[in-house]
Amino acid sequence: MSENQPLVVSRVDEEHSVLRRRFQEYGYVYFKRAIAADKCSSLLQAFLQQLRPHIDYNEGSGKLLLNGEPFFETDPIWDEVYPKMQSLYDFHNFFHQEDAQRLMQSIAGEKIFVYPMKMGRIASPRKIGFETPPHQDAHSHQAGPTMAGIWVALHDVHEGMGRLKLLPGSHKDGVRQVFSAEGVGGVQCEIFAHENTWHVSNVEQGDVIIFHSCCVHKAEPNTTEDAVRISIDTRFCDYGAPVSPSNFEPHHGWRIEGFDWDSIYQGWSDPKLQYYWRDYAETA
Ligand SMILES: O=C(O)CCC(=O)C(=O)O
Repeated sequence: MSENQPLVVSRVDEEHSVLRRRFQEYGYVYFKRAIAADKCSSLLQAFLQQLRPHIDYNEGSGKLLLNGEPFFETDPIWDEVYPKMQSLYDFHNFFHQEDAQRLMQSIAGEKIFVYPMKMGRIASPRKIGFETPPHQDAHSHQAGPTMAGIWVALHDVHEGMGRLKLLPGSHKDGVRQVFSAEGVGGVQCEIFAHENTWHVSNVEQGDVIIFHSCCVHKAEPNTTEDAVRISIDTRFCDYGAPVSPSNFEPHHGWRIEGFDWDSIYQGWSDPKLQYYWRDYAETA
């Protein structure tokens, strides 16, 4: 039997040494409303334009509602909408702005490298069993111990909507064995018998979770009738740490025909972020 406890809350104005100690203790830090709500809403609305008619925004409840059939990562609907979401400059730029950068620096030091691969998650209702299984990013991104994940809630996410859940302290036991599983990523890692307390909370728009590359995490099933959860995440490390070559690809660029950086960058008026990672990739 596993039980839930709330995520341990950190504050952005805490000393970096305190945040890093907490990160090493639990394997994650959680910041409330660390990214401005209007920035999250603006990206969410841009996503929703690409997601029509499959997902609608309900002005009254602020909820994202599934229209029609549920879909998950790699389903035909997802393959059709995801490259359009990925083509948004504001999505990629989100993690290169000062607010997000400061959070990453508080854990990894002044000079960081943000991975080019940015992930958008669409946790659909009525797809029970296809949610993100428990895993470690050290395995899925073939990364070393100084890589970390940063996950941002683009809207409030309540119980039942597929919250992100972490296994505190699980990063201390290294990289674990994996087994194949249904759901995002297709693998799940070993969970030890004594590990029965997970950390999870209802999160608000702009809340940020930063987790260690070995911290086991998963999504809860989305058990709602029609409410979709959309969040974004990426990976980062201290500048100079090795980055495995597959992380220089767009997320799912390896399996969607014609979906590559050129196709992502083609509508961008600002070239600043285009191929910013190339020099790093050449020396990594
Ligand atoms: O948001 C999710 O469902 C999965 C996020 C995740 O597993 C990750 O960022 O590594």
